[in-house]
Amino acid sequence: MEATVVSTTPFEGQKPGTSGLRKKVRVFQQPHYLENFVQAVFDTQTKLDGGVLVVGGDGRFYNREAIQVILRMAAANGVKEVLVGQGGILSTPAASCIIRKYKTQGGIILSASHNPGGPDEDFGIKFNIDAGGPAPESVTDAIFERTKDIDRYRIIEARPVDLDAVGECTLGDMRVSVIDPVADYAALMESLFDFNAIHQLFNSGSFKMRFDAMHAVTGPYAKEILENRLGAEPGTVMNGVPLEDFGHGHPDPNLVHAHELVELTKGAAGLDFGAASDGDGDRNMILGRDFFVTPSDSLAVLAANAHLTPGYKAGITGIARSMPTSQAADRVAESLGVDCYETPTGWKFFGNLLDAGRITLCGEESFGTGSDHVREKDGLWAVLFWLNLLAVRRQSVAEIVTEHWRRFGRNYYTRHDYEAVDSDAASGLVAHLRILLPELPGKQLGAYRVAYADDFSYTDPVDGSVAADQGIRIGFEGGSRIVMRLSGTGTQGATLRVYIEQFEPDVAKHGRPVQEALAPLILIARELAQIEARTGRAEPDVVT
Ligand code: VG1
Ligand code: CO
Repeated sequence: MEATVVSTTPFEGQKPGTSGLRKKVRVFQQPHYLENFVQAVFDTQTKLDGGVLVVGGDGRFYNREAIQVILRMAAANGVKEVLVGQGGILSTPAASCIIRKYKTQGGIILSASHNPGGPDEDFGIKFNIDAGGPAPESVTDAIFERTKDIDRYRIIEARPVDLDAVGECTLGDMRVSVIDPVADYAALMESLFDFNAIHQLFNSGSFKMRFDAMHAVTGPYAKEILENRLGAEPGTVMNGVPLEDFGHGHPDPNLVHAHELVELTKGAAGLDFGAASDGDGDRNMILGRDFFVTPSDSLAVLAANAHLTPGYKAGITGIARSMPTSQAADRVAESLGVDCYETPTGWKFFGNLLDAGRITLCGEESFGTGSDHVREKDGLWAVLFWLNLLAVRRQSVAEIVTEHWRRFGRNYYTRHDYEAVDSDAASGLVAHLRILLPELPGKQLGAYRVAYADDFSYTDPVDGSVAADQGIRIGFEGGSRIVMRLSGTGTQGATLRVYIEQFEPDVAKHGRPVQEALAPLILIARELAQIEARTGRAEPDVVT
């Protein structure tokens, strides 16, 4: 079939951010907008010509329309076969799993992750490379450069592919295989964790849990794995039907947006275990009865206990955490005698370390945890890891974490987000901090003395690539830190993220409310950055 060559002109601002190109749906719906970006992928990723491509998304509004366009463009650009999830569904970790398992040349994932969905909300697209992970900056930069001078794209005319039935068809000269989105992923999970032990825990009669899929992509995955394979009682998965607008919700698994689940964990009759995942299934939140596990602590606990699970019984080779993530994992790495790496925000920076075998586990403070089993963070994987630990250690979530603090000390940690602030005000704030940086080391701020202050720059130890300006770090003697950076996933104005951390070795002081323990540092951060004066905001929008 002949491909049609359509003339087009570039759109401004098609630069992928922390995790792909994210914009309002209306922006993506403009004629040629999606097509330009997709053609830039085909023009720069030449292995796709004659290769196999994985395509799927989190089921949000515009997912199906976008997939039909991508399929017709893939056929016009010489792709041999596309593997697409049934119903257009593939969680981000499942897409990574499938790219790796079938050794395809890459994948296109349609998601704006934790951002809301619907005609007036967000959409997103990203390209994952053949190793299964998000494209590194060298690739996203090349795609972006191409979007700046694109003048035509290729597409074939064809009827829409039926995405709802598993099976094969052809589109022009290309094969389209509509695959079960869950099966390969579920099999991988079964190979990593002790399903018998978890099954017994569920059948013990004394363990109550809920998994909140937040009407996003993990519903079918969680139902198959938790209810069908592991025998959790029906109804364990709540909000399990993926909806285009996530039921008007904000599919972000944190204490604010997953409050329905949080309520169920409270009080003497509360759940033993609560967990949630985000829009595209790569984030996780872990709760015990009356207990919230910070993602930074979760990474440290998983690392310290990895040997108790079948998939990691041989131990771990190293750990990486994103720069703003607390240093709790560093202490575990030290005690295990393995390396710990500090990377910029975004999962793409873990890819080389995982590929080189330098690390086994990695995580971010933003509810992301993962390992070398795929090249994305993985929400359900983290949940199963925790369930495996609970089944083996026969302790509660709270007991496991407080015992961890007793052994390693506690890193009090919080993140304050100021959302949709004026972009100029936000960049002014960062510029102001950059000017302050050189004077800070050695200075006394309240009870804290500054040990170092910089704008984080990362040199990848595997390929030597450098990522500069990755966030303001102010480190104090004793290990406390203030970190500030602007979000690279928002679609409206700027979002300022302020991360606060304080190490507490004294067990007697481990039971304090987090915001209270961190209050002095929070105040220092606000004053130093002149947050209220510059943004007009006295308080953050979201505290996690
Ligand atoms: C946020 C998080 C970051 C995460 C990214 C993608 O980025 O802070 O840790 O990797 O989202 O997560 P930013 O630039 O807004 O701070 V997801 O679940 O959107 O793929
Ligand atoms: Co996500």
